[in-house]
Amino acid sequence: MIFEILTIFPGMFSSPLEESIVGKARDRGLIDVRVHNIRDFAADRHQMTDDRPFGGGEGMVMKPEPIVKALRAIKDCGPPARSILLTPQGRLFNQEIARELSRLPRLILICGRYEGVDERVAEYFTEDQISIGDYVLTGGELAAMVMVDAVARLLPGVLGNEGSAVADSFSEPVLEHPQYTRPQDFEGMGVPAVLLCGSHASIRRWRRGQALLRTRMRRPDLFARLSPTAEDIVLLESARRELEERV
Ligand code: 6GU
Repeated sequence: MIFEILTIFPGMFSSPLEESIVGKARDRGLIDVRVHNIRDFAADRHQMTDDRPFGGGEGMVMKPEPIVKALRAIKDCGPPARSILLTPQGRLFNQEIARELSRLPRLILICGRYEGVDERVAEYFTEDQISIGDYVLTGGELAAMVMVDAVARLLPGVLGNEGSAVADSFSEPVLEHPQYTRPQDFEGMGVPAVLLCGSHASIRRWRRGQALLRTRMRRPDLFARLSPTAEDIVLLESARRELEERV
């Protein structure tokens, strides 16, 4: 899968997309991330990419010409691409959108600065607009990195263990159960005895109860979307009782 990123800050993308799983996926040719500097497509002598807003007001607006010139140059070389503007005005990014995008051969991610991009770019030159959450960033660059990470890990071969992207939080809208590793005693704090008992069935049931309880306590919005089985209700109740006994 190919990610084309249009930005006025190409340097921001170097280390975050060169390390770890995304970096390895690039090295192995599973994904290709191409970062393009919008400034290179600015025609005037000063390579201006923004200008004052018509109608007045604070801040600067990104000019349409350099972005559209970059889009035209990129669109023509490679497989079909969806052009996405990253903006707080976009639809809210989530796991379902990540899955949808992971089925496409190529994405063009346009990083706007927070004051905005000329509306004609959004209206006539992009197919989609995405926000990564209800808070304001200084630009779309971090949002683009979040999207590349979330989409890349869904592609075949990117995670070593194929099952894990499927089993994650939000495939079913349930939070993950707590995890523990060695040492068994860390500064006087132990680990739940059930995890040491060796019974896979007991461990599975305990984890499911913990996952459900966590979801109900921390994310009632997700919990409301669940349809718990009869067993789920039993496991949830015993997780709740276990917590009650601890306090
Ligand atoms: Cl995509 N851009 C900016 N500037 N702020 C955001 C965002 C995007 N998503 C959430 N906040």
